[in-house]
Parts: sequence; C-alpha cells; structure tokens
Amino acid sequence: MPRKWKGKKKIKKVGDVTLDGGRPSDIIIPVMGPTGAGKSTFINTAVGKVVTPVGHDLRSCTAKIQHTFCSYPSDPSRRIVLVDTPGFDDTFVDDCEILRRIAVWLASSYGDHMKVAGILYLHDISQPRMFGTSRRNLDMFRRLCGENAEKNVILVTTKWGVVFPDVGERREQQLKSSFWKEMVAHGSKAARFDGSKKSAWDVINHILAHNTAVDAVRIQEELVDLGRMLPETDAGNTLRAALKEMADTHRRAVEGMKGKAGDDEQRQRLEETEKELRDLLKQIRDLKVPLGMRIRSWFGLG
Ligand SMILES: Nc1nc2c(ncn2[C@@H]2O[C@H](COP(=O)(O)OP(=O)(O)OP(=O)(O)O)[C@@H](O)[C@H]2O)c(=O)[nH]1
Ligand SMILES: [Mg+2]
Repeated sequence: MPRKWKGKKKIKKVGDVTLDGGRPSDIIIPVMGPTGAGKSTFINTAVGKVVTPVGHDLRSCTAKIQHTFCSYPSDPSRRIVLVDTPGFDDTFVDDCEILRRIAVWLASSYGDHMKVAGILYLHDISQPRMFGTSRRNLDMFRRLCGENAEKNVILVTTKWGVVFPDVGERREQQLKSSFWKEMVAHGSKAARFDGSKKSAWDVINHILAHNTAVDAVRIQEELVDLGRMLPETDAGNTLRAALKEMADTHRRAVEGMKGKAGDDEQRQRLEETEKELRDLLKQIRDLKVPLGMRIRSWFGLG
C-alpha cells in the first residue's frame, strides 16, 4: 500500500497536472516515448476524437501531461485513463522539467493509492536508426519505470504505413534483439499500431488482459515509499549523467569555435552553442543533490 507522498510540496509547482478525482479502480495507462513517436495520435485514435494536440513540425508538441478518460469495454463502470506525456527532447521544454512533470503526475496518483495498469512505450518504426534522442528516451524510460514494472510494458511500434513492410519487420527484429532485448526478457511485449482504432484497442487490450497492475513504477517507489527527491532517483541520476556528457561536447565545441569565430555566421553559431551550454549547466545545477540530502542518505536517514 503506497504511503502518502510527503515530498509533494517540494516538487509540485502551480499549473502541474495531476489526476485529481481519480478512483482506485481507474486503469491508468501512461503513453510514453520520444517526441514525434505518435503518442498523442495514438490516444486520439483510441478515443475517436481529438483530445490532445498532434504535432506537425520537428518541435515537440505535447509539453504538459494530459490525461483522458474512456470507459472499460467490458465494464463501463470502470475508467481507463490514457496519460499523454511529453518526450525527452531538448527542443522545447528542458529535460529536467519534463522529468519533473512526469514524476509529479506518477507520484501524485500513486500517493493517492492509484496503481499503473501498464505502460505503452511508442517507437516510430520509420526511423532508420536509434538516434541519440531515441536512445536517451529509452534509457530514461527504463530508469523511470524500473525492472519490476517492465513486465507490464508494451513496446508499440508506430507509422507502419510509411515503411516498406519488410524494412519495418527487419527493424522490429533488430529492436527485439538489441535495444529491447532486456526488456523483452523481463516480460515486455511488442505490438504494432497500424493507425486504426481497432489496432489502438488491440494494443490497450494487451494491458487489460494482463490483469495485475504494477505495484509501483520505480520513480513512484523512490519518491513516495523511499521519500527521495527527484535528483536522487535513478532517472534523475541518468539524466544528470546524460546532461554532463552533452555539456562536455558543447564545451569542446565552444573552445574549438572560439579561435575561428571570424565572420557573422561563425559568431552566431558560437553564441548559440554558448547559450545551449549555459542551459545545460543550469539543468545540471537543478538536478544537483543538495548537501543536506546527501548527508541524510549517508546516515541512512533518506
Ligand atoms: N503515418 C503516420 N503518421 C503518424 C502516426 N502517428 C503519428 N504520426 C504523425 O507524426 C507526427 C507526430 O505525431 P504526434 O502524435 O504529435 O507525436 P507525439 O509522440 O505525441 O509527439 P510529442 O507530443 O512531440 O512528444 C504527426 O505529424 C502525426 O500525424 C502513424 O501511425 N502513421
Ligand atoms: Mg504529443
């Protein structure tokens, strides 16, 4: 049984979306994955109307968490809650803020005794490679979710209509044998979304058929049961390491550019990279574990 989330006030900000008025019988299904994977499209298709906006350019579209209720097909008295989440991507809202928003939603509902039934992790099959962002998203997702909850994860490939079937099948096999291998070994299932409403419900039914909800996804356990702060969680640590790596790359690029910044274009590129570096360093500072917190955990009080 989850405890009340005592750390809520320290993390939650005005304007954060949480599942107020949720019921313990609600079937909560977060939909996660990189920007542009088709999370909002999936939810709109399942519900049969536009409940969450879809993006049409390269920038990430969903910035806030947005949940939508629909009824459970075999028992209309129960509700399914599809939770649209932003992907980790540095084009619009910084990654720290995205992690915070997702963490607040998940920990609040868990603190109010609502369990996650399963998680859909979407992946765009038309992508020829696992680019940096896709890998980072998968990494963050796994840290946030935790190994124990991976049996309740459905790995959903999208955009099958824009790839040749044999190319898509080959990519799907590669995912299963490499990037998704451990998750599949831990019980995650792969499914395809072909863009139709029926297909969306076939995917959701994988979760409904599973029957046992997740006791706690890792970040819920860390924030609520263990009383950790966001920077101390597995996802927080992973994000900090990724940001440090990006900051190092930017620092090297700035140093390289400084000697050559002669014309306007070069100067502008240098300024942009310096600004990105400052943003990254700010995010790293936001994710720093305060000394008091570190001392508490050294003494086993955290
Ligand atoms: N062909 C095809 N296009 C799709 C599919 N799913 C999404 N798209 C397109 O992909 C783009 C991004 O879709 P979204 O649903 O906004 O993706 P998202 O994962 O919600 O993205 P963020 O909110 O930015 O994290 C849009 O142009 C969609 O029309 C699909 O299954 N097939
Ligand atoms: Mg979206």
